Amino acid sequence: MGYIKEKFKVKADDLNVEVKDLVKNHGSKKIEDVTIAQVYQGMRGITGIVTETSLLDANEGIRFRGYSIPELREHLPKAPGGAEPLPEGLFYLMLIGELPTEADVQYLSSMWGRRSHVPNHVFDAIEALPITTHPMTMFTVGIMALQTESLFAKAYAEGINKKDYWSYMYEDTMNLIARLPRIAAYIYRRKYKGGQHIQPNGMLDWAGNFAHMLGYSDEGFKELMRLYMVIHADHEGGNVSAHTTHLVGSALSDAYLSFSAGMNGLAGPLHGLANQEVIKWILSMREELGGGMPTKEQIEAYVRKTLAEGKVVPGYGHAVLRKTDPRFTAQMEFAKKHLPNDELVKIVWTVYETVPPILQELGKVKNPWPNVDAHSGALLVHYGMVEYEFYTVLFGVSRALGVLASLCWDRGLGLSLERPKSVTTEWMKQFVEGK
Ligand code: NMX
Ligand code: MLT
Repeated sequence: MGYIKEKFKVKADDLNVEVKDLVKNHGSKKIEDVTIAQVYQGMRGITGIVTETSLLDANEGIRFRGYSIPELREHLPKAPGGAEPLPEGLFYLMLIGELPTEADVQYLSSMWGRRSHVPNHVFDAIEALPITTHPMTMFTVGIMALQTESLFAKAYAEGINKKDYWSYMYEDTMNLIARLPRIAAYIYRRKYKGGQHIQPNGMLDWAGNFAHMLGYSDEGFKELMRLYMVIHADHEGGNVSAHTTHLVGSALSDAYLSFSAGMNGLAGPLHGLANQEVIKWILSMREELGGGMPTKEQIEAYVRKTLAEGKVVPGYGHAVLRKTDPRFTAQMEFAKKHLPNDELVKIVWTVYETVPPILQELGKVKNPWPNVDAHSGALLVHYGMVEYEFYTVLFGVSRALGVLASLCWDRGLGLSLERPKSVTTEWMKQFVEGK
């Protein structure tokens, strides 16, 4: 057993004791009441899941095991000569709950490198899809095809003690994270680069190697990928991709089945697909205005037109956040440092000045501020990745770090099958009438 796995086991055993104590001594204590509006309106604000890896504050934004994004950028190990945190370090932090050393990060980099082989039938399954297939569909098909490799599913079929579930989930997690960049890069090169694939470079870190396999040798793009993979990794447990992965995993579906389910949720336009929608929206606006840098007034008119057509302004609003997303700010800082004169980036910043007051005017939008997706596309376009339908796959590769670390915890804590109660509107009406 590797030392990270041993460390995880010790942490999980300790937390198990605390959780058992919490449930035994305080199990009947109420957290909050649930209203009818919450039940009809997406369960907003209902605390119903435990996720150890990160916690979201409506005003401050995300903290991973207590560390904010600026703190991660400061404290996590970097690539040689780099300034952005390595995603390996964030994964270690989410899984173990402690900041990693350089050695921990190198251990994960080389472990994921060693485990990154993807069997040919996965590529065959992707190849069987028409080239026009959306990259997110290719991605989930690839992950599903890889399910043949699940050690958890194999061990379960052979019969294992429930105390050992965590161990197989840990192995599946490590193998899946190791292989995802190869699958994603394969999809990108297949769909957009005539099938000219690039072999992995075992000397690079996980995100650096991903950038390399996508076909980007620019150091700036590698740094962007490291930052991108860190900031998209986790957003506590209630978001659609994390919640779905957790829910499906609660049926003891393995990491491949659970994660691909989560990715189908990420592929929705109100969730991860919003990153492609943002750039599509900006490009359509620019095209409609005849190219170049639109003025604030022109952007304002385009926002109003979008709203009048009954559409949402992509990249703005959030189910929990009530301030500018710190993930947006981190990308803005990256852009100010590396590409301050990029025209698309300047449009993103002018949209940021323009959209919030208009959304506020509507009176119903709870959060008029930008989320993570409002900025990411402009950075990618700058380095040459213009194929915006691929952007959600990048989000998905990153999201694996958080939701799979959480799946290890789910099995480590022996969490139950998730099965909340549902009722009919007829039941609600009778309830209101006091029947
Ligand atoms: N543009 C226009 N209308 C909006 C927006 C927006 N960006 N955000 C919220 N609203 C509307 C929303 O559609 C709803 O209208 P109605 O009552 O007519 O159905 C009303 O404002 C109240 O919604 P909220 O309670 O503020 O938002 P909710 O928690 O339901 O939804 C989002 C959150 C993120 C789904 C919503 O803000 C949205 O659709 N944003 C645009 C899509 C987007 O950027 N998604 C990415 C989220 C981040 N991610 O990566 O996952
Ligand atoms: C996320 O990163 O998952 C999104 O911001 C959506 C959410 O938190 O609900």
